Amino acid sequence: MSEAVIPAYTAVIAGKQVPTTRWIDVLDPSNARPIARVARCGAAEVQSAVRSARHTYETVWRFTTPVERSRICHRIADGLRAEREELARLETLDTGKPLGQARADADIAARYFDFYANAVEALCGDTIQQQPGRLAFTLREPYGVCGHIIPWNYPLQIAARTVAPALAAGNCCLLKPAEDAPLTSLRLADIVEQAGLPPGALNVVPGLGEEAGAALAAHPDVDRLAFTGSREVGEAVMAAAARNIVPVTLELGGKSPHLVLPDFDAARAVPQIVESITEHAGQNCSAGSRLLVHRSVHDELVAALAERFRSLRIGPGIDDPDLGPLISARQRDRVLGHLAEGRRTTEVVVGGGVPGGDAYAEGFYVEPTILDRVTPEHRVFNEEIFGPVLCVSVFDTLDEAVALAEHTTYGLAAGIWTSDVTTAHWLAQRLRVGQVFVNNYSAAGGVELPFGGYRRSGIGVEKGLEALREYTRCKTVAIHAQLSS
Ligand code: TXE
Repeated sequence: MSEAVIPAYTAVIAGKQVPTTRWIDVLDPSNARPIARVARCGAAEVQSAVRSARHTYETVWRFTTPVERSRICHRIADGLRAEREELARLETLDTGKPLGQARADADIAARYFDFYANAVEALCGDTIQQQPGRLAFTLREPYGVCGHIIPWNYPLQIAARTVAPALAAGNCCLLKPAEDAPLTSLRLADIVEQAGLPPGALNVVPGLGEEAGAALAAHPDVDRLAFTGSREVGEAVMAAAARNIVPVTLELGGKSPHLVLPDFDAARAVPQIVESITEHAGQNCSAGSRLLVHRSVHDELVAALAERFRSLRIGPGIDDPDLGPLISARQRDRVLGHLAEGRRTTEVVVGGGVPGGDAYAEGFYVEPTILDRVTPEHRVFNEEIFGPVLCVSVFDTLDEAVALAEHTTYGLAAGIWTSDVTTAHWLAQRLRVGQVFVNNYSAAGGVELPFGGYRRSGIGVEKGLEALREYTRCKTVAIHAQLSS
C-alpha cells in the first residue's frame, strides 16, 4: 500500500522557499499520524536567514516610515483574517487544540498586527529639559535583527505577539517555531509576503531546538532575542544572549493560583476556574493551575468544579470538543508522571489518568483532573504540570493564602475572587506576579494588556504598548543650541 502524500514545508528565507534534504515529521496529536513534514534547519540556514534579515534591515526596512510599516501590518492582519478558517484548521491539526480555540487564536493574531500598526504611528521619544542653550531628546530606534524562538502551545498567537511589535517598530525578524507545531508560522510567511512585507523582513526557519534554536540564540549578528518556552531552555538562551551582550525577553511559564476568599459567591468563579486550566488541555503558560480556597467554601467549590470537570467533552480538536489531546507523547508522559505522583500523595477528586475507550487509544489524551489536599510538600504543588490538572489547597487566613501563592518560584499570574475592595487592592499589590485578575481570569485575553512574568516566570514584557517600546532602543541626542559659544 502506498503511503499518503503529506505536504512538505521548507524554511522561508529572503522570501524564498529553501530546498532541503533533512526533514522532521509533524504529527496530529489526536492520532499520532504524520500530517506534514518540515525542514530540519540548522546553523547554515540560520546563518543565511540572519544575513537576509540584516540585508533587508540595512537596505530597506530601516528607511521606512511608521506609516508605511503600519499599512503593511494592517494588510498582514487582513491576510490573517482572510485565511482564518484555514489557519484554524491547520493549528488544530498541528497542536490538537479545539477548533473554536484555534479560530480565536487566528483572530487574536490579526489583532496583534492591527494593534501594533496603530500604535507605531504614536510612538515617540521624549524631550528633556536640561539647561538653557541645550536641546536634548530621545529617539526610539529599532534594534535591527531580532530572533524569536516560540513554543508549540499557541504558535500562531505567540508568533504574532512577538513578531508584530518587532516589525512595526522597524526590526527585521527571524522566527524559529517549535518542532512540534511549526505549520502556522510557515503559513504566516506566505501571508506577510502577500501583504507586501519586503523579502527578508520575516524569515521563518523551522528545526530542532538544539540545532536551529541554539544557533539562533548564539548568533553574534542578532541584536535582540525573545524566547517563550521552558525555564531550562530559557536559561540557555539567556546565557547565549549574555555572551553577545544582547537583550532577551523570556516568558517561561508558571504555576498561577486562584485565591478564593470566603466573602465571594464561589459558584460564580466556577466557569472561569475550569476554563483557565482546561483551555488547550492546560498547556497554557498562564493556566490557573492551583486553587487556593478558604476552608469554609472548599467543599462546595470543589464539588461544583468536579461536576463541571466530569461533563467536559474530550476528543480530536477538529470536532471542537472542550479538551483535545496534549501535544506529544513526551508531554503526555510528563503529565502522567505528575499524575502518578498525585495519586500517591494527594486525593484524586476526578480524573487522574488516561481516558478509557478506543477513541483515545492512539492520541495523546489525558483526563481533566482535580487533585485535592495538595500542600507545598508535594511536587505537583510546585512544578508546572502543563496539562489539565488543577491542584487544590486550603487556607484559613489571608497571610496563609499569600504564603501558599508565593511558595513556588514562579510569578506569572494570579486570580483573586473577593467582594472586598480593600482585600482586592491589597492582594493585587502584595503578590509578586506579572498579572493580577480580580473576579475574572482573562490571562490570555486582550492584546493591549502588558504581559510578563515576575521571578522565575521570566523577564521583559510582551503585549500592549510596553512591547512596542521593548522592540526599540533609546538613543539620546543633546544639541548645543546657542549662537555664541
Ligand atoms: O519546551 P522547550 P518543551 C514548559 C512546560 C512544558 C516544558 C517543556 O512546562 O512542559 O516547558 O516543553 C526551542 N536553544 N513550556 O520541551 O524545549 C524549541 O525548539 C534554543 C512553557 O517543548 O523550551 C521550541 O521552539 N531553543 C511554555 C522552544 O524552544 C531551543 C511553552 C520551546 O521548547 C533549545 C512551552 C535550545 N537549546 C513549554 N531547545 C510557555 N511559557 O508558554 C529547545 N528550544
